[in-house]
Amino acid sequence: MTITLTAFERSPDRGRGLARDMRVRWALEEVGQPYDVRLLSFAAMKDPAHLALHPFGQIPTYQEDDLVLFESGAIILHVATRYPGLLPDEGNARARAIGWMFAALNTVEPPIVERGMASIVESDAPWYAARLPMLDERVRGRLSQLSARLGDADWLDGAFSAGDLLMVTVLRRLSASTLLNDYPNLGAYIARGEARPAYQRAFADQRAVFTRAAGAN
Ligand code: GTB
Repeated sequence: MTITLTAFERSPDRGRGLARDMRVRWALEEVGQPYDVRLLSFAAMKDPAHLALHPFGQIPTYQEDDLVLFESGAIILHVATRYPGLLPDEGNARARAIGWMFAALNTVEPPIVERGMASIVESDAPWYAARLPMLDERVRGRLSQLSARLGDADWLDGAFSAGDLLMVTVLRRLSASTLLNDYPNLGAYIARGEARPAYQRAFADQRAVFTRAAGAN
């Protein structure tokens, strides 16, 4: 059985591990499953061959024998269900960890993505300066709530889980902003995630893709 992911041939994040293949790489490293990565150009992502795997023409996709998955959350839930290491065995703790996966993707990531997208596509628009404080406030609201819940715990609910893995990758998207500065426990939480050997291996692998592509120029 071979697992194959797709990732950007040239990630716009310049190797900072912010694209969504990073979270899948990290999950596979946590459970110790080897995988191949197929790199795609932006044009190839819109080819019929890739659209057959991913209806929205994006990365990442996940192929394992005759199983094809898209959506990073669904991929990680599959990996976490199939291989031990990312979800607790006990039923209630497992359900709560899955709840944190959804919280990361459905409650915390949307305002962060909206703010990031506005800074890319609206920064020249006349309304941007007025809109940014509102976007920041929405992100701050979620960070305050998350920070209060995490408190001085290492992870969101007991041992490290796929919920933490997703939450850390979502929060990392704020690393270029100052928004995390008011929440030292969240900064320490991200650092704990990034210090995990599985994270380090995944990060190095995606960074090597960028370094090779830059060297080829
Ligand atoms: N909900 C889907 C999932 O979770 O898998 C979203 C997938 C997605 O947005 N994929 C992006 C993509 O393929 C890459 S990760 N975009 C190309 C397209 O839509 O045509 C998003 C991303 C891109 C770049 C940065 N960056 O440069 O920092 C960060 C995140």
